Amino acid sequence: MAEKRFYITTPIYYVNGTPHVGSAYTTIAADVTARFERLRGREVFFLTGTDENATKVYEAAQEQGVAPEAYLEQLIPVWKEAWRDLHIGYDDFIRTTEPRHVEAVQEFFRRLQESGDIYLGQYEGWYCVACETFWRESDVTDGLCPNDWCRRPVRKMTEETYFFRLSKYQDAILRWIEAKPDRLLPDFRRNEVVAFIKQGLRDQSISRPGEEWGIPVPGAENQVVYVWFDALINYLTAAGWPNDAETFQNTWPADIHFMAKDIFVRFHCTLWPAMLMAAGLPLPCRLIGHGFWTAEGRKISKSLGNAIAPGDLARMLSDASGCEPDVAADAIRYYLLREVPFGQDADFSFDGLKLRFNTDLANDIGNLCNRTFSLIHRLFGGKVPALPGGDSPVRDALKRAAETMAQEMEEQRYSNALQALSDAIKEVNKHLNDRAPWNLHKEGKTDEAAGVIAESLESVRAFTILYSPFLPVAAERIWAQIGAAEPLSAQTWDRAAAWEGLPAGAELPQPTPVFPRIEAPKGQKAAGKAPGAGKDASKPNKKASVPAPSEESGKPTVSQTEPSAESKDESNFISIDDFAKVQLRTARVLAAERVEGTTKLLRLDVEMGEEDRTVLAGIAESYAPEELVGKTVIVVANLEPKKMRGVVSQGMLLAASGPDGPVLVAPEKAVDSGSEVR
Ligand code: ME8
Repeated sequence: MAEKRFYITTPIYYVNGTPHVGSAYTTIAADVTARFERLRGREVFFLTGTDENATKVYEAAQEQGVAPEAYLEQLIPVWKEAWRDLHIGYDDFIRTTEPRHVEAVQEFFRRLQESGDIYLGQYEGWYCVACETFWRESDVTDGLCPNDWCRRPVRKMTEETYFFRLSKYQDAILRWIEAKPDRLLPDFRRNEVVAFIKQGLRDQSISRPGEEWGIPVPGAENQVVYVWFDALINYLTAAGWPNDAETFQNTWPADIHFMAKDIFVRFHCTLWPAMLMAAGLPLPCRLIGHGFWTAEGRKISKSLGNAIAPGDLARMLSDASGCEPDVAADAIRYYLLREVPFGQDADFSFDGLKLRFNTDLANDIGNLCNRTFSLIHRLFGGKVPALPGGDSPVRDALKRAAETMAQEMEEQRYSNALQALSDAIKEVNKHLNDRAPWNLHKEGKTDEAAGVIAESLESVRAFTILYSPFLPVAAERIWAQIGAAEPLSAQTWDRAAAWEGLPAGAELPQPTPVFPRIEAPKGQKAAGKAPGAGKDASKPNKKASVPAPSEESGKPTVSQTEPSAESKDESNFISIDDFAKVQLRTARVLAAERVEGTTKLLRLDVEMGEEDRTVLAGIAESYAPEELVGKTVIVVANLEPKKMRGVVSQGMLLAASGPDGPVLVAPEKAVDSGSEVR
């Protein structure tokens, strides 16, 4: 029998609008995982699709004055096109109006009816069409849907409907969760599931009488199957259930069901396992419920009218940077998965996207490519230098990065996985700076120079493979420039850190930057860090004089001015105008480390709106560097830069004098970094 396929699913989306950043997020995460697993040699079955039998789909069609079928025919191509433009490589796209699914749902219903898990009863309670959710009398206190992201009016229902004996499975579901906790991720969301189930499960109404749209209940043609009972079964339908036993054997159970928190607790972690138990089918291996993308604090959603189309974003990013639209789409994939830990909410901002583009893509991988390719052209006539064997810090960095990345990817910690790659790139850039092959070459040490550059090129080969699940098109563009004999599609995960080198002597094409840096319009700050590499490259470009990017530009120089002597006022008071001169702004700590040779000083790399800065603070005795990362602090932003211990500090942190040392001052609620403090 064939080996079981690695089965990955996204939710099937309601077709009552077009795709947006939120639906794209889940689909991209699933696609990245599918590509990662394929790279590791697994056969993957990646399913996405659309949930079409919902009342809200029917009502959206009515609003447009068209039949639901016609409405769907207009919209389905829009969904498929959006996924194509985001480089989503699904294996199957299921639509719940397809006959294969209608048959599966009716068969499932029949089987549970036969086993006694479905019975006819009287439903009295509320229904929210937006969430397609039944609420009990006591859940609704003000006529509005209790989901905090919804709060739309609910409808009163008194109907004779079919019920599923959900209550019967309460203990079995809890046991299933407890037996292997990492089935439900992230942890804090698993706790919500357990708390929800422990409140007590009631049998679930699973049909709606008198509805014109939906899958008819077998043997009761005046009723349609409740859309959630229908929708969840899509995961079985696409795996071949009930007719194709061989495919089903090789596919089911799902390895990962992806979704956001809205449909995690009640539907996927409660109703779904109970349905599968009732049908005697194996349960999914993992369910993961990520956070919401919000716009100005509100969940991005089709019906709230705050949806941002990924295609529009890609066009805007491509216009701003000059990169290819397909590379811009990759950058969106990257941004969404890099910006926040997978379980948490985040506010979407185009500025944030541009910042990531500059800091991570243009500065990290982009700059490493540019430096390496141009060195090969300038010093070695464009011919690939031979890779030396033996130990190398670059080789170690690649090995570590691949290992860390694999561990993080196994638990869907995409942001950490990408962080591991950025860290390794910084190490490689630093190695390049330290060894300065341009100087070695000048001194006539040509072989040594060639070896250093070959290591750098080898790292580009490895990074391209490692990034490829996130940046499939950009990786192809880089791959085309490294002189590889085989296509990127023939690579496997293991080969990334294999230190196998590229064919020596191969001629490289003229380099084409894949991630051109976004330059700010004159008079404004550019997004992200200065071009360059290594830690020092993260100096701001505000007043700093940054050398033009070149392969030697690992360390931009910062113009330095010693602070002028403070002019002391005679009185203890300052005027409001004096105070107004002090610019205070919030900043987010990106990285923190001790300054060597001091006991008090920490070096913090902070993000202040569109600008990154380095700030030294005398707080090392009160704070460990790790606890500061991610914190929001307040910075005196217009203090003259000051050089201490070889580092230029570009601001000062505000801290209160606590009994045991300084206590950092922070805003009382979350605010954007770079916000003014007055
Ligand atoms: O719930 N942030 O469909 P749906 C993050 N048909 N993710 C978001 C998001 C946001 N702002 N908005 C949507 C349904 N999503 C059912 C699913 S499955 C058997 C049936 C993503 O169109 C996220 O994955 O409302 C969320 O769970 C899903 O879209 C909801 O999509």
